[in-house]
Amino acid sequence: MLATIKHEKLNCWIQEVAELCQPDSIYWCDGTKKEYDSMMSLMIESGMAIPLSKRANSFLFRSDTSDVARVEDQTYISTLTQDEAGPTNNWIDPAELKKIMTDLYTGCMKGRTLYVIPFSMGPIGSPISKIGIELTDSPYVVCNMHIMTRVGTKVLEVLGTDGEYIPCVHSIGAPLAEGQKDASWPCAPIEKKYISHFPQENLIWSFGSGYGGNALLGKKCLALRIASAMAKREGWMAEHMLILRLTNPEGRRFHIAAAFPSACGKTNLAMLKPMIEGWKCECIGDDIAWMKIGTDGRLYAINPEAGFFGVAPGTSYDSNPSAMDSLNKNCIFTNCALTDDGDIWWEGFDGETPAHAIDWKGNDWTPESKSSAAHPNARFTAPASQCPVICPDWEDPNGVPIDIFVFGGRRASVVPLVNEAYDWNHGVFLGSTAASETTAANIGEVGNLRRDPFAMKPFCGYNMGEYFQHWLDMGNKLGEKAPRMFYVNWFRKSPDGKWLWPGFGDNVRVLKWMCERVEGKIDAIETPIGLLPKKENLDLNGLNISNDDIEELLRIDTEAWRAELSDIEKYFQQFGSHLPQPLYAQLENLRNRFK
Ligand code: OXD
Ligand code: MN
Repeated sequence: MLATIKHEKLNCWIQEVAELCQPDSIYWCDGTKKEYDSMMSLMIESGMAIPLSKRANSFLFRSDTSDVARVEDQTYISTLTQDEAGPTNNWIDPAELKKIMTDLYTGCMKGRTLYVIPFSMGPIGSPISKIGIELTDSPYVVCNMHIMTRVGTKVLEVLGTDGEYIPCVHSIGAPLAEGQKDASWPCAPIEKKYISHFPQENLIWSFGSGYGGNALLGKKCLALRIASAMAKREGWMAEHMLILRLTNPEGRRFHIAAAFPSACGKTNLAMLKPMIEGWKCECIGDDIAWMKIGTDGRLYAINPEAGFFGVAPGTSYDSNPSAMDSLNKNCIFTNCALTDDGDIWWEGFDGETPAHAIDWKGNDWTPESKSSAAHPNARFTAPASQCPVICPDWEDPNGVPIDIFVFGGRRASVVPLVNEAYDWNHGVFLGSTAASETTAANIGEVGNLRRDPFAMKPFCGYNMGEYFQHWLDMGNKLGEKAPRMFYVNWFRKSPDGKWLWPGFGDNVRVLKWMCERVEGKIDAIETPIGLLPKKENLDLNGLNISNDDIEELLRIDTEAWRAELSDIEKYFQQFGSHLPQPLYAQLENLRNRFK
């Protein structure tokens, strides 16, 4: 296939990378099932992939213990000046970083194959889609990219002889000497892992990790960090948001895009099973939304991905039946436990806990074991097309028109179940101050409050203050046609520590309230923090919840909000002159409303 590629710039770049990394051979991926199968066979042979007898065409992988999650501390936004990367990103000067990484890349693919993966983020040919080319020495990455993106020859056809693409270089950083036996999960030691982005050149260089967002470069690296910087320059939006379609009993459709930090139930909300009659929810995407203003002036969203890379522990028929039904075949499981009858298992899985399993490290495990059977960040990679509630229009190249933006986080107190922004700028204030209490999935102490603006803290490819300005600018462009904005908190607890809201499928009750607000069917209560529901407008039919609990869920604790005001003020200071004036004005308005 190589001989037929007539894209000179692409060929030159591949040649350059090959000369640096010195692979034994170069293979161009065509995206076919045959290719996927042969890649898997290779990995079964090497001991890296374990076929699962209980799930058709599905495989289990166990990573190295040093390579289990995104490495935020070693993820860089390498702009010409540190100021352009801003206070929320790690920064190294591009020349210095390229020197460090060029040394690491030298000879790093010896004994291995360099795979060329042409992929499209978004439906091939959509005006919102982008093409990337990932060069990698990991067959595991090739198979995951087959599921998570659209890979193959068709992408090269769209690229033609001079089309634009985003170059992504990836190496696991583990060359093989002649005759050396390969590790079951080859990767570089932790201190040599670098996940680098050069947004001013639309370039990604990743070294040393084979796991998830560090290695599947279409996802967080391209579709969020590089795309957010492109979106700022080009006037569109790349957001860490799920997209869903909610249809009411009269058949009116609402499209909702929602941003939540990790471990706040994003995939569960994306595939929500409505607990109120007559409402239907369909999933368009569970992690990333790319949005552009259409010819009618509304904001249209596509899901740039083609699969789900979901956190496995906690996923069950109770929490997310549609996710579970997506996992019956054609999936890759990483760092899950293996049962004696050849299935996967994780903490929170339905049914009985197995009496014996092999844990994610490959050791015997029983319920008495001190450690968990699956790693807390164990993942499934599943084709989105297998989701039983996937929206028929999920691949519409024009996208779906967004009616509602939702922001949120995990807060045991202070923040009510839901409130609506007074206007766009107030909504941007809510998104920019979004915060969540850390969980086991975050680094650091559990229960600390971390500001995660628009859930983009780890994913914004430029100065966060400028990113806030971009949100304000988009609102100016959208005017009357802008989506309405809401802030939710499914995680509020009573003073004695019990969850006040059932969550999961019952969250549709809150989404229904939002839809009725958009339709102008109901009014709301003006409070200092935003517009809150009247109790009678929340559909609580069939829900066993006390009046006291509802009141607590909607309560505004003035003292706690005063403390929140000072915390926001302190947090805003880090952005210095990059913080847009309208956000200071919003803070001032909030303060005044509490007077
Ligand atoms: C993810 C994340 O993996 O946000 O999607 O961490
Ligand atoms: Mn995510």
